[in-house]
Amino acid sequence: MSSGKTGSRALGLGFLSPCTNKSNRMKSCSENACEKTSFAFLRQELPVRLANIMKEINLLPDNLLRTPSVGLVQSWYMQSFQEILEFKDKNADDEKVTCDFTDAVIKVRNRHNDVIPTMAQGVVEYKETYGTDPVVSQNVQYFLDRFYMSRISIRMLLNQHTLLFGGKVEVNPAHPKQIGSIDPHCCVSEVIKDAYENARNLCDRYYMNSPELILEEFNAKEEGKPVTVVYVPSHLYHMVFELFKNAMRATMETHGDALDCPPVHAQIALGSEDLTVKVCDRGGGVPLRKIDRLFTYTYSTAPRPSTDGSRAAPLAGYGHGLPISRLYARYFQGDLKLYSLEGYGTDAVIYIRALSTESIERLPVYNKSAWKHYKTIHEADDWCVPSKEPKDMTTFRSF
Ligand code: P4A
Repeated sequence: MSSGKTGSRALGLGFLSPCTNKSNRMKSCSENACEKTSFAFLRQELPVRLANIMKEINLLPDNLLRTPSVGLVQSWYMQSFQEILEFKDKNADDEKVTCDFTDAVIKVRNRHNDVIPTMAQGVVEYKETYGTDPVVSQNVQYFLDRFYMSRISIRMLLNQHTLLFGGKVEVNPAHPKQIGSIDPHCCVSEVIKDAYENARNLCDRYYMNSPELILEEFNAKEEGKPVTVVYVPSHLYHMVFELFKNAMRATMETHGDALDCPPVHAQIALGSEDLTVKVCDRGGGVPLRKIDRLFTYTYSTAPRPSTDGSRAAPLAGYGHGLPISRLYARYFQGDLKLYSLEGYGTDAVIYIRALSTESIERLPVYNKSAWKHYKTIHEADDWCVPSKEPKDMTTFRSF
């Protein structure tokens, strides 16, 4: 293995859907052999991915590491790391072993269900006690982008294993050909309509009104045909649901009283490289100066969603929704960008690789370069500080 014992191997969508793709490394396996291959792969790869991110958790500022929430998350990672490592020397031919492994994988996945709200809580706890400074904010941003990306990748592996080998073969009647969480014919407009309807329900409940959807599709590869892609539908859903919630919130806050508020436009375009989804609203937009804040974990002004089910703003979450959506896009080499026209509205664009061969995981690795990001003392900025008062030019007159 070229990347050695501590390096992860970034996988492509093809590899992640074994037993069907003839050209991948898990090919031509009988059903049981396939589970065995997956077991042999995961018992090595999961500890590597867990260990890499645990090393980075340890580099967090002490005051953040010592918050109860971050401590709790850290303990989950240690527990899961040990549980998976138990299988290191077990016999892969023993059916009991592979069954126990699948149970362990399910247990690990469930243990980590609440990692995002718990980390968000840790950041809130830290902010309440120590306030925010730009250096910590930058470190937290760097860490959480990598931590959540690592989590997306680990959950992808856990889900693929349990969905494919977890006993009950649950075939989704609407998508019978889905391979684990991957749909080789993911219909983009279906996912978009589904996410819109669910966001609209939340919007109606909170604002008693909601913008209509105008959906357009441009398939440059096969004109007139619906756009489909090899992708994880739940990832696409997560991203567009977030964008619809934002678009609706902005629209209702600026046109709430109007009986007919401006609709939300969604466009799907399929070219030879990119599949692009754009969500446009006329919600008044955000000035350029404030766009970065929408992706900043420490900037979150969202109230903590109430745990007792009372009065929660349904279109606001922990404030980590947009940065995590961008990570979903980047996970398979795409991106998510916001273009705002202040005074008018916002265009949010999701870029996805049209070719599944280009959809390779983007994984963080722990190395010296990553270590430096936490340890570098941030020196003075190398750009001038803008001054509101122009230099008094009269002093130059005497020359
Ligand atoms: N204008 N435009 C957006 C927001 C405002 C917007 C907004 C006030 C800000 C914060 C927020 C939700 C909406 C939009 C679409 C987007 C993102 C922001 O995708 O219209 O909650 C975090």
